[in-house]
Amino acid sequence: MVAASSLDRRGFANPAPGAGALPRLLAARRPLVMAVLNVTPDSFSDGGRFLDPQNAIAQAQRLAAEGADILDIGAESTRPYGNAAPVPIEEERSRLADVLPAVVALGLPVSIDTRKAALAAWALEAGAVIVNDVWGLQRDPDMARVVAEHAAPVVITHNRDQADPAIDVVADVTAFFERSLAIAGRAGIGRDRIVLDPGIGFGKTPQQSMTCIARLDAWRGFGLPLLVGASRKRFINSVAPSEPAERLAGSLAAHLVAVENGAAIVRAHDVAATVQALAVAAAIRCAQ
Ligand code: HH2
Repeated sequence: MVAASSLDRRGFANPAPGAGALPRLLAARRPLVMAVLNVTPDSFSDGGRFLDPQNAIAQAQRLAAEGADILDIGAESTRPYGNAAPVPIEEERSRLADVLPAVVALGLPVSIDTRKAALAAWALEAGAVIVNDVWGLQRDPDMARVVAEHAAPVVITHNRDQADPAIDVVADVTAFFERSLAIAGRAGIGRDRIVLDPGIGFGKTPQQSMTCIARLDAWRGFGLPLLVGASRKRFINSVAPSEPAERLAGSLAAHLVAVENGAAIVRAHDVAATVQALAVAAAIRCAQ
């Protein structure tokens, strides 16, 4: 019998955070919600809202209360369009210095969204338990070593410097994953600690982003959990012209299709709505 206090608001047992938290969460065999917390002035959909530490911590508490499984915290915008300014590591660390310990104290597994190995190492030592690298271990040559040394799970996300409408995006993502997995293998990162993400919006045309969600099953053969982060992204605007804050319905549609096609984790800004949509879809599937 599980104590009521260790049940989350959906009635699932809450695993204790730690490096084993992600495998334990995945074992629950329901789609997980990774909540986005951007401690940045310039993120594409919520830049500046959570740069103030008190606002960031309050938002983390809200996301946890709404049913997030993982809190993904980042302090450098990764947006591939709109000329996001690169952030020096000291600045990235100082944005997180007060926020990260308070977010870790909430008790949910925290992932650090960074492409810098030294920042990832600092965050893991401060209590983060997952590394979310939107360059899939291929940008910072030290990232794989840091992940291996901390025995941390890692999200390997496909990326490209520029979109190329002429490429076969499925083949490109597959080749990228193979390179990342080879790097991970050489560094000694266990396959049981790897999540693959086709990187919606990263170096892709809107059409290619949609293809990645439609063809998600192409990567099931790796035998690894798949993550999709479609929340508020630009491809939604290509179907239904809208500002980022107006893309909730499109984000939910994309994440429901992603889960239908095999995503184990969705990365979302709007956690309450995402949790509800996933729960209703699962209930309807059970009713069949
Ligand atoms: N997307 C963003 C950032 N990190 N990580 C993973 N694994 N997958 C994604 O699709 C992904 C990600 C971009 O979204 P956001 O964090 O809201 O914006 P910004 O990078 O501008 O802060």
